[in-house]
Amino acid sequence: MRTLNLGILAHVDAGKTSLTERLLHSVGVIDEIGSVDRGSTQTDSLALERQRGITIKSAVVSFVVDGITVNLIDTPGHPDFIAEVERVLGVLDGAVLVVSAVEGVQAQTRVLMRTLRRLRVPTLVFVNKVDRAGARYEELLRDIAAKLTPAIVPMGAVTGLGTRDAAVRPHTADDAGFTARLVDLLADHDDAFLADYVRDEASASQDRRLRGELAAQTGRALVHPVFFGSAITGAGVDSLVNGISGLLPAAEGDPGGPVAGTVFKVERGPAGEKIACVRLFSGTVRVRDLLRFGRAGQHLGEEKVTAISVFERGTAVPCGSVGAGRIGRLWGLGDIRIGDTLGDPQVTGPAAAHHFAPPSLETVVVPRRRADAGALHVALTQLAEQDPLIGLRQDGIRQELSLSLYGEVQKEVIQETLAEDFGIDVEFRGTTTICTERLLGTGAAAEIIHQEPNPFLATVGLRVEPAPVGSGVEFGLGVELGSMPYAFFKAVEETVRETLLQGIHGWEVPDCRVTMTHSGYAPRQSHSHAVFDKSMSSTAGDFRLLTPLVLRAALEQAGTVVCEPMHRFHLEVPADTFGAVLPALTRLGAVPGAPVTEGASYLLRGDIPAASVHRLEQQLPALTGGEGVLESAFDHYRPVPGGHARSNRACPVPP
Ligand SMILES: Nc1nc2c(ncn2[C@@H]2O[C@H](COP(=O)(O)OP(=O)(O)OP(=O)(O)O)[C@@H](O)[C@H]2O)c(=O)[nH]1
Ligand SMILES: [Mg+2]
Repeated sequence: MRTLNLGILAHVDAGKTSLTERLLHSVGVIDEIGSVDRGSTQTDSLALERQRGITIKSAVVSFVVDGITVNLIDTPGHPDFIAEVERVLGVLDGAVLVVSAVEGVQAQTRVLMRTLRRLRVPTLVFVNKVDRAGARYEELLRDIAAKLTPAIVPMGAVTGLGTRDAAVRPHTADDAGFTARLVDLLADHDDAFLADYVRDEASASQDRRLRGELAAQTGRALVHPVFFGSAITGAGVDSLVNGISGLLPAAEGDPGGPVAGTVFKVERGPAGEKIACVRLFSGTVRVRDLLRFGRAGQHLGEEKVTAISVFERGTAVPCGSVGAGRIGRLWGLGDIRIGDTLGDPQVTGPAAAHHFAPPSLETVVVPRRRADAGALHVALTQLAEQDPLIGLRQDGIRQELSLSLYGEVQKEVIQETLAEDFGIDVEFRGTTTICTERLLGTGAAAEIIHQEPNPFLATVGLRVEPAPVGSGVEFGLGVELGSMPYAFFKAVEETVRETLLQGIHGWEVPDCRVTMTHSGYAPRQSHSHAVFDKSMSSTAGDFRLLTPLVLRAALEQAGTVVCEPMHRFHLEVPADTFGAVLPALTRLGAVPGAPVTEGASYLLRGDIPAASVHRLEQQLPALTGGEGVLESAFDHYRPVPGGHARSNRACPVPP
């Protein structure tokens, strides 16, 4: 059977979990529809999710439609939990991006769509909440075209918009306006299609051809059909189901091929046992198989699979094997981590790069009872294993534990999880912003073997040059590959990457081009005995110790500037409160653009340091009589001239 691994993505509260519930009902998996507001849905199953009414962890459910097994992954919309979305992106065959018909395109919607488009994930748009007062249609389509993607086509019309009776009528080929719009859109991406269509416009097979071309172009993520409906009343949901099965490309993996898969989630079972959620791209994994897993360039693990479950009609059920195309849960792999690939990493490629910005806050976490220190370390290590972006760091001298975080809600959730699941009460001390360093120019340095002051048996010369934001660290050779044993080059490259995690000011240098300009070593030799003599022969250790010194000298010469993370914000406030809001924004370091009036409100867009976002959220209700609406999402890093070194924690959250 073909499989479709489908992600549901959106801004917080757009209705992903409610839509998941409605989809399960409409395909007959559940008889009663659970409610987010009553804490009774299938996918918001954690106690914390039910209490808070928001999704915190991605969850998989499944159903069969038109002969396709759909594994549906409900993701969290709150930006603090973006890491959950990040990890599922690599395992999706398609996505439904949910947009609220009332709130429209929101900050996180844009971030998500940008990423889906960049990764070429076939995506349908679902405009939800057409039953709510204030729901929009034409205006919203214009907004989607302007802010998300121009390549859209509405798949239905809505009557009774904004009322409980809102109904959706799917467009058909008889609808001349729809067909003309569809042909226009499809022809934009395929000249041959246009020529064919014009030659044979009257043919009765046109409807099928149009649908086929729409599915083909949707599958290549060139166009994005837009469906309308309501997760609460169920309007339009059947059309969406048809779109999911008819327009998104289900996978036909090769169950007989070599095993290749990706781990996108790690859970702990009731007895604390590790469970890995895996998307299998090729091959079959069976219970009792000895399975290889790991990451390219790192040590590979090999352990025996003790149990498997797959998703079937709603939830996970035990199974003897899982085959290509499917998502399975595997027991018995104690050393497995999120992001690992199954099988040979060379086949599946290196672990994917990050799609979203890394966490921008760091906080020290301390147990309220000193005796809990050891247990806290164990608990946080386990949480970090489920969420690699938690980024646990231990201060060598003070033995303090630091966590990197996306925001305050994530912090509260970690605090509650530690209390409820591990019985540890903690408090957080001084949240600081995680900055980065960017190169200001080019720098070079070299140390030559046997020349003072180089104490190591190695020659290393490095040139560093600025690289575009987001391009990562690129290491290249300006010397012959044959000039030294490969292990020494590898030692230099690995050390370069490690060293760049702490630039001159102590922050990571994420984007940089490094070229090795000099190389040299002392070959294996000894005096009279034919044995290896460390004092005369180079080892990888010589290169590992020398490289940081040379790289630092090159970085010093190039110079770096500390950059702080900035959010792009969108703020809506009552016009009469604008006079109070503006100075508050300035105090928080925000750079607002010119305000736009909309009725009795002012709309303001601009940039604000990530460090100030929470403060603004706290101040806004008092400043605007509870009427202000703030949305923000990470956008870029801004140079902070003068620099702040990491050691003196001088990128603090303003008081
Ligand atoms: N009127 C109306 N309300 C809806 C609809 N869909 C969802 N809601 C409500 O919107 C709120 C958020 O719904 P959720 O399904 O939790 O939204 P979500 O996108 O899963 O939220 P997060 O996972 O926390 O990002 C709840 O109060 C729902 O009852 C809809 O179609 N119509
Ligand atoms: Mg949800």
